[in-house]
Amino acid sequence: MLVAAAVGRLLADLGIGHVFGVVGSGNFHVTNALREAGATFVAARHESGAASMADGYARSSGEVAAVSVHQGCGLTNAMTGLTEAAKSRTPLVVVAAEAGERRSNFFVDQPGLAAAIGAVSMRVESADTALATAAAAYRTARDERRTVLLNLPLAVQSQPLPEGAAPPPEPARPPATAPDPDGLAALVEAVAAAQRPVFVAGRGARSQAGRDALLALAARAGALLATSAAAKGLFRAEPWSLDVSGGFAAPLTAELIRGADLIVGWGCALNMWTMRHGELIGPEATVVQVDLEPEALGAHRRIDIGVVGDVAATASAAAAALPRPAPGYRTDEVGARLAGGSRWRDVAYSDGSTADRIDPRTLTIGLDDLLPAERVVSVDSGNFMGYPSMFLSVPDERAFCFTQAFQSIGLGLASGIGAALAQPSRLPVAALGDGGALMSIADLDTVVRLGLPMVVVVYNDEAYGAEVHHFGPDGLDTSLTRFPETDIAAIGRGFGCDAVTVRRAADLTGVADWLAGERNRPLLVDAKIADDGGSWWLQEAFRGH
Ligand SMILES: Cc1ncc(C[n+]2csc(CCOP(=O)(O)OP(=O)(O)O)c2C)c(N)n1
Repeated sequence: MLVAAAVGRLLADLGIGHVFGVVGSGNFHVTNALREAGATFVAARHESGAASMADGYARSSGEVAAVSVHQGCGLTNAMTGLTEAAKSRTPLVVVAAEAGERRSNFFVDQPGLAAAIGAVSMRVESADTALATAAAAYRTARDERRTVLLNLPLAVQSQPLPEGAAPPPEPARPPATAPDPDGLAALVEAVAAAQRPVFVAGRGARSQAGRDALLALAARAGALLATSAAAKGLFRAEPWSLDVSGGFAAPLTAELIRGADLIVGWGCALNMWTMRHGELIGPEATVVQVDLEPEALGAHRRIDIGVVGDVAATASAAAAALPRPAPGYRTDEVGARLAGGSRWRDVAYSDGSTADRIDPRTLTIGLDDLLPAERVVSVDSGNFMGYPSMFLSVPDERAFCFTQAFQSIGLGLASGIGAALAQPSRLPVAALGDGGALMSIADLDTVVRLGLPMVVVVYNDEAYGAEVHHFGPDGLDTSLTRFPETDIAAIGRGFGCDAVTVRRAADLTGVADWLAGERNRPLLVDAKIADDGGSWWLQEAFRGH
């Protein structure tokens, strides 16, 4: 067997079940080997789409996914999606062919590209070490939650594997990191002393074990439960859940977090987004952060207590050590206010719809009512993104795919494809701006080809709305960021989607009809949205530039 085939087979044997890519000469053999060994290969139309599909798949399945690209230009095309994945600590193996000769047209410094985006780079240097290197790439992605570039030089790919070559055995898995004892003691003391504790769970808490342990500790401590946007859905069904903290937060959520005397970030950076530049932290609040990685503690803001430890292990240990249960923030008054409606869609608003353009809130509430509760929502970037993120509910954290670590537009459609494949029993919903949609439209072909019953909602303001609202209020000429009307419904039909143009609430019957039908093609919703003057969270975002 040649190295390319052996590496592909090993990656599938180790546990890679889904590979997303664009096949060229350099990654043809390795991709075929992955598929022959049982992995599903999804052909993307653009490598950035392939990267985001893998990212979305890994986030919504909890499994390591792979990306397969041609040498040089295949990898550079994938870079934006890979940067989002690397910054989000998504476990991916990027199988990339590599041109060894500088004079090759395809040559580029691939390890340099990986270093530039915070990905790990490994290279299969020889037939003798090929299996060990491939296994190391997979295990680094899985165990350290890293995006790993596995370079496969063309000259090594075609070498025969030595007789009897075998991958190194699986090393013993280290147990979950127990909390450091001093940090744990300080955490327990702070929780025991708190009258109004709030827990904010982040990406590092996104697991069944994390959720269960936090629910148990919060019940004992009387804590209210919030998440960062990346962990939305984690506490979905809980009566004491505040949903998302930060710029997106609904008014009651923000008020209750600001009223906390203890805020504990669990696997959560407590960054400017999640804490609204610190505005959600009351002047008297004690701030605690629990994270696996020491360097994460206090990286974004001053904290009073830092605990190095796994979220589930730390929360369980804290619950066991807490002297007595306390009602904390879970008072009748707070309970009644939460039960009275704490979501954005419960907040009264004056409908800004016009004769031919729909208010994005009216649109999204209408969709929330129509779409089945079992849905998996992916959201692109732009002014519009608060609406689908906060007005559409999701059943759990695996059903929300939020690719904002690099703040790139154009990732939401492809990450939605990955999330859809990871959660096949749920209706996929991709929410995009017209800018992000048209940037990534090539992979609408993939949605159609895969037969995904996806609802693609385009919040179409015929503009780079975020930029219009950024510069317009200063009286600047924003014509560079505005576009003539585009019939995105017609584009969708051209790709093979069903499509509906929504200008007013009554047009949502087109969505209802599609939902009642066979759903054998995706549905493209070209929603002509009314000008919102800049969404509520956008002013917050501009402060971070
Ligand atoms: C790849 C990339 N290019 C440019 C930007 C700058 N940018 C941020 S939001 C935005 C406009 C997005 O427009 P659209 O997708 O239509 O959403 P809207 O803001 O109109 O809701 C742009 C160009 C970016 N974030 N990412």
